[in-house]
Amino acid sequence: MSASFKGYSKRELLNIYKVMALSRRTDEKMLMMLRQGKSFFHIGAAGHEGAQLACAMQMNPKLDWSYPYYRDQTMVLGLGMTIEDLFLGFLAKQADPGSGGRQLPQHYGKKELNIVTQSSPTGTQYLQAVGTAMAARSRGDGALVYVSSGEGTTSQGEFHEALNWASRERLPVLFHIEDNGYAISVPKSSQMAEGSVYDMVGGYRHLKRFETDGTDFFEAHETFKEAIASIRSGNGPAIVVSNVVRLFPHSSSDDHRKYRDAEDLSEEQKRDPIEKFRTLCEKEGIISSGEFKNLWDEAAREVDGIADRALSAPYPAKSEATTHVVDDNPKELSAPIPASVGDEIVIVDAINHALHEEMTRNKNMIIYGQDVADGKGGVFTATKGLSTDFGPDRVFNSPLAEASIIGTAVGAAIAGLKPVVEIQFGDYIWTAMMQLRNEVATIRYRSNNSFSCPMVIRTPVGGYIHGGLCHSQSIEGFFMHLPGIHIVYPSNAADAKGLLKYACRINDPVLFLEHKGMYRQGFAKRPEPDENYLLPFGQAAVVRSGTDLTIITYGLMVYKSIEAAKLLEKSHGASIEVIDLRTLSPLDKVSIGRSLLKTSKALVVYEDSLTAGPGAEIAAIIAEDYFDLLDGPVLRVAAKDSPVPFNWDLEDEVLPQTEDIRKAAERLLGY
Ligand SMILES: Cc1ncc(C[n+]2csc(CCOP(=O)(O)OP(=O)(O)O)c2C)c(N)n1
Ligand SMILES: [Mg+2]
Repeated sequence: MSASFKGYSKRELLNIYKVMALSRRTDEKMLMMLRQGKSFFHIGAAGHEGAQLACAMQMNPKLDWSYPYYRDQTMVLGLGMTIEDLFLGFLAKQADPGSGGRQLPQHYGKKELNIVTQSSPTGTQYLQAVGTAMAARSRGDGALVYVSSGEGTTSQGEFHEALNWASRERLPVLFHIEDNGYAISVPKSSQMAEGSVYDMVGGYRHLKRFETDGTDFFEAHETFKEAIASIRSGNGPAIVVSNVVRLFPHSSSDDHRKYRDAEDLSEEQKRDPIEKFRTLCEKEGIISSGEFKNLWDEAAREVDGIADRALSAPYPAKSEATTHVVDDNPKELSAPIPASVGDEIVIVDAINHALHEEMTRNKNMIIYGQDVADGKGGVFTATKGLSTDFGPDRVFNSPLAEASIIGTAVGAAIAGLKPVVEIQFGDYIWTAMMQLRNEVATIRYRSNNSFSCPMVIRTPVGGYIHGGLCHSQSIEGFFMHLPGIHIVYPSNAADAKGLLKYACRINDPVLFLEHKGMYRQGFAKRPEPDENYLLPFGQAAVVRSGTDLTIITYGLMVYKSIEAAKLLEKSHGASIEVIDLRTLSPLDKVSIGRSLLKTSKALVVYEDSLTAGPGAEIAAIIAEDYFDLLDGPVLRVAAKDSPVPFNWDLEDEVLPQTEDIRKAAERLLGY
C-alpha cells in the first residue's frame, strides 16, 4: 500500500473526499427538507464537486476574491464557508451570512472570505470580477479574482465583454466555466457552434485557455495549478473550462426526465466525480472501501446534526424587511451654505471642477467612460483635463459598452475604489440595465448590509437640442421606480457642484443626471461655491416664492416654469411659487407640503413623458398626504407620450413649452 497518491498524502486525500462528500450529502439533505416543506428552493452542485474543490484549494480567501455562481457549493466550502452557513441560507435564517434570509438559497456571499454577494441573473458576475481585478491591480496586492458560470451563460454578452476587458488589460481574473452540457433543458448545441467554450473564446488575446475533465479531481487540480500560476505571474486572465456532469435536475423546480433520456442520465452517473475519486484511490490501495464508507456515513450524520441546529436558529425579524435598501446610517455630510463663492460658471464647468476637487481629495476615486480622456475630455468636455492631471490609471477611456462600464464599476466599488463613471448619453444606459436593476440597486439590500457599491453614474439627458429619438431622452421616470439608487437632477451650476461633490462622498450609488441643453446656458450660470461646499440630497429649493399656486419641477423645466409664472404675474397678477426638487430620490415631500400650505394648488412640470412619469408619483404623494390642503386638481405638464423627433417644429410639439405651463397654471388658478 503506497503512502501517497499523485503527490497527496492519505490524510489529504481523505480530506478532499470529506469535503466533496459533505457537499453531496448537503444537496441530498436539502432536497429532503424541501420535500418536508422546510424551504422552497434548491439548486445543487452534484457532479461539479471535483473541479470546484480542485480550484478552491489553490486560492487564498484572505487575499483573493471570488464571484461564485449558484452551483459552486463545493467551491465555497473549499474557500472556508461552513455547512452551517449553507443551511442558514437554505432555511432563510437571520444568521445566513450571505443575505440574512433575503436571497434564494445558493446565492453565496461571505465578507470575511472575500466571497462577493451573488444575485440570480446569469452572467452579471463577470464584469464585476473584472472591476474587482482592476482594484486589486491598483492596490498591487497580488490578488486574483475567481468568477464562474455554466456553459449556457457564456451566451450572454456580458461574458464576452468581460473577456474583452480582462484580456485587453491583462487583469488577474480566473474564469471558470463549468460545462455540464445543459442550461436547464437547453443542450449546448443550442447555445453555440459545435465545439467547446474553449474554442469559442479563442480570439481573445492574452487570455490563457485550459480545458479539463472536471469530474477528475486530480486532472482538474493540475489544470487549475497551471492557470493560477499563470495569472499570479502577471500574464493576465485565464479561463478553465471544466467538463462536468449535472447529476440532479437543474433545480428543485425542474424534472430532467422531461428532456433527458434514461441512457443519457445513466451515462452521467458513471462520471460522478466523487465515485471516480473513490475508485482511483481504492485501486491504488491507499484508502480502503471501508474507510470511504465510514466517511460517507459520517458526512451524512454531520450534515443532519448541522441541519437540525440551523432549523432552530431564529428567522429575521419582520421589522427588518426593508432595512439596508440604502445606507440607513449615513454619515453627516453637510456644508449647505458655501463659505465663499468665486466667478460665475456654467454647469459643465461646475461638474468638471467638482470632479477635479474630489479626485484631489480622494485617492481611491477613478473616472472612466467613453471618450472621457484628453484630448477629447468627454463629448461635452465635462471631464476635460482630468486624465492629464490625474494620469491614465485614474482617468481613462472605457470600451464602448455600457454594461462594461457599470458592471466593472460595481466590482471596483466593492473592492474599495470609488468609481465615478460616465454614460455618454442617458439614451444608451439601457445596455447596462441588468447591472443597474439587479446589481447596483440591490447589493446592499441583498447582502444584508455586508456589501455596498458606492459609485456615481453621470449621464447627460434631456432634449430641446434637436437630438432626435436617441439623444433627447429623459430617463428619470424609469429610475425613480427603482429602490436603492439616489437620483440627482441639478438645474444650475452651484447646485450641480454641491450635489456632485456630495454624491462622490456618500456610501450609496447615485445616478447624476445632467441636462445637456443646459451645460453652457447663461441662465444656469452661478457664482462658483468653494471646494468645501456639499449640497445634501432631499432638499428642494424654493426658486421663486408665491402664494397662489405651486409649480413643482426640476432640471430645465425650472426656467420654463419661472417664465410662465412671470407671464401670469403680468397678465393676472398671479403669485406663483416654483420649487426645484434638485433630487428625485430622495424626494423632498416636506417642502412640497410647506408650499401647498400657502398656495393650495399644485402643478407638476417635468420633461419626461407624461404617462407613469415622475409627475404621476408626485401627484399621488400630494393626493395622499396633502389632500386637505388642496383647492383644485393636481395638474401635470410633461412631454407627450411620444418619442422625441429630430425636426425642430415636431420636437417643440412633443416637449413641454412655457405656453403649456402657462395654460395649465391659468386653468388651475381658475379653481
Ligand atoms: C439573465 C437570466 N436569464 C435567465 C435566467 C434563468 N436561468 C437560471 S439558470 C439558467 C441556466 C444556466 O445554465 P448554465 O449557465 O449552463 O449553468 P448550469 O445551471 O447548467 O450550471 C437559466 C436560464 C437567469 N437566472 N438569468
Ligand atoms: Mg450548464
